[in-house]
Amino acid sequence: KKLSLSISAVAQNVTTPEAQDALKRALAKRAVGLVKSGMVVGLGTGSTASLATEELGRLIKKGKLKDVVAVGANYQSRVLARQYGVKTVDLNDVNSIDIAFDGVDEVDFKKNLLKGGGAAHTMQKVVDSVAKECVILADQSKVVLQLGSTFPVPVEVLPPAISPVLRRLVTLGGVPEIRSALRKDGPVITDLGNMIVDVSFPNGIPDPADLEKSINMIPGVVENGIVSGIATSVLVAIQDGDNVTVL
Ligand code: ABF
Repeated sequence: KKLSLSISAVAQNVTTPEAQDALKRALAKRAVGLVKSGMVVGLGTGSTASLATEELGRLIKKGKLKDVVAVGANYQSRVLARQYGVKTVDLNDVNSIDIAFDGVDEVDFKKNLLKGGGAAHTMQKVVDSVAKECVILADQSKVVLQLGSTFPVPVEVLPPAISPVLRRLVTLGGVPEIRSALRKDGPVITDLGNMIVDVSFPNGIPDPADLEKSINMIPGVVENGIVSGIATSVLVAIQDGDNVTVL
């Protein structure tokens, strides 16, 4: 039953922004239900992960969770955590993370992920990889049969290396485009001071793990948005008439 429900959910757009928000809130609630007092929690970025941070703060304020600290993957998640009353600690000051929550742009049936729509995938990958449990929160619009179906692959690149990296991405079959900043002239610059190149692969991405490695082998590439072998579970929220089901 689970599988057929999931398959019917593939790349289904959610009918309204309100309905999508309801799916994301259901995911956040379910995810934070996995946290226990005393845990170190990794916080990702994006609207879904932010709702999980909000929910975590709510349970801490109510006294339902005690002695929980969080490691934020980047500025946005750390600022939000403080705003919601979640104590943050530095990644370098913890030996491990018990559970991490993160959003995603695309997820396939083998738990391969495509991240980086928010230009924050490099540190998300670090935090997610350190976590004993990495829980990915996906509404039904994120589920795909093959990565690259609806989004290009974001690649974080050292700015002085941009031209040779673009040429090498083309040799991998990609069509690269430097991401430009909205409402500003010039490129997007990440929290880490780098540029983002969005690479579409017109012939598809049949082997995500292989492409992830090949892109990261290019000198000048910091990290790309394909994430294989890190997610331990994926929660999928689907719209079911007026109801929300989390699988
Ligand atoms: C982060 O936020 C990303 O890796 C992904 O690009 C994005 C998903 O955002 P949302 O939850 O708003 O759809 O998790």
